Amino acid sequence: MKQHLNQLAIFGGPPLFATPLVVGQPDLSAPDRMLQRIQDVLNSGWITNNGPLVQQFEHEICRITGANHCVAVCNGTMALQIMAKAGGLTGEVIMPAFTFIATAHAMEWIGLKPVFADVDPATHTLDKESVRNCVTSDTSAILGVHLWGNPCDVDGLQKVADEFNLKLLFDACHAFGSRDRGRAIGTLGDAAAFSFHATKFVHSLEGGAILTQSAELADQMRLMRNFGITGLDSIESAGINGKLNDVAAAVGLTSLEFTAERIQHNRTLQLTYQSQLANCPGLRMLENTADNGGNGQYAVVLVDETEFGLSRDTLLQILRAEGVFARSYFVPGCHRAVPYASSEAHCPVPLTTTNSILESVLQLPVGPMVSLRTVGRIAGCLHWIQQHTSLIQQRLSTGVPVTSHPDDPATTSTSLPLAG
Ligand code: T4K
Repeated sequence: MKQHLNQLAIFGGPPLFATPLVVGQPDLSAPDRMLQRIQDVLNSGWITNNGPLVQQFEHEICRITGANHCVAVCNGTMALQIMAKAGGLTGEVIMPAFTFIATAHAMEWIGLKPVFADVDPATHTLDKESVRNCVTSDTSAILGVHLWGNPCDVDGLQKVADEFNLKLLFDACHAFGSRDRGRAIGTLGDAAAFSFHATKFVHSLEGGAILTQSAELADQMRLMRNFGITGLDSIESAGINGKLNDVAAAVGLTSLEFTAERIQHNRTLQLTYQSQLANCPGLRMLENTADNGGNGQYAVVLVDETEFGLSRDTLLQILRAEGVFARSYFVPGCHRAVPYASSEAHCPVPLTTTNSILESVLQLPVGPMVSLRTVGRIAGCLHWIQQHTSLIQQRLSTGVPVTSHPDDPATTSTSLPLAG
């Protein structure tokens, strides 16, 4: 543990972690089984176009989630787009602005208009009353996001969807294996889109899937992911190349084997962060109760600048210098990103909670590389920083050059924004 200010890595001390801990470290467990599966694919000569491993991947996903139908696709963004197309969406789609930009871009890219509603401060997911206030005669759907792997207000959103006769779709890209009071994410609403990107705890390098209980919707989505082709010489609809390949499915099948283990590990890490930071002034973990059904994919902290003594961004830079490559997802917020920032039509309601979260949120590392001891060291470091914020701030205000972690790709400048 640090004893003196000079030992902080931003002031030239040795970083706490020489090998950085990242948010979204790809999990490549069981490489032998993974490589054997890949070798089998290559030996078989059937590499893509709904090959046997893709079908097995879909089958396994249905088994784990209990969903009736799984349509595997090449990434989560494509899953969102095919889901929206098959769902017949038109005009406006209500979604949070506090999400990865892909949620909005996926809709915008296919000619739909993202309309941003505010989120609930307790969950960071869509607030149903704010959603209700966004509905117009052009609205065709609500796109709820199960952010951080925690279920959004499925029942509340369903009520609004029913009231205005809207489709209810979910961006479940963070939420594989999550449950909402016992109900598996992927079995609720009209359909849900998942990502199996390398940074997800279950991944297929790149990949995605749509889960639905509707056979009709699933058929439509299968058609769309393969150019609308129904036979050697027949094409039934417009479509796209949204296919997952079998090498990716081989990786995905191996990754799926660890689903339960990873969820349990990440949730334990979340709860450990929560208990170890409980008495750190100015830091609050996003609440994760033992039964909230989240998959534990993100450890989310909110920084109260006044109480903590440093801004979120200063804390982020101090942590990153120590080799704790925390993130501030999803700054700047979709509503402030191009092209949405240029038109107020995307923001018909105040996004007060969204804006407040965007100023204070950060994510700490979880995943197989992170042990309980690691969490203890990170929490200890956070406490130490909090106890020395005045001195840190004083030192920074002198304009002293600061050091970043040698492996940090994010660092381009040598001076910190002044704290306070
Ligand atoms: N909806 C939501 C709510 C989403 O979060 C996402 C994706 C989507 C939709 C769309 O799904 P996809 O079309 O992507 O399947 C990452 C991922 O690229 C993105 O998939 C994910 N969400 C988002 C939350 O995170 P970045 O910009 O943070 O990626 P990057 O390159 O900074 O990587 C994150 C960390 O992981 C870094 O610290 C480095 C580490 N990393 C990353 C890769 C790719 C590695 O150590 N090795 C690697 O190979 O977006």
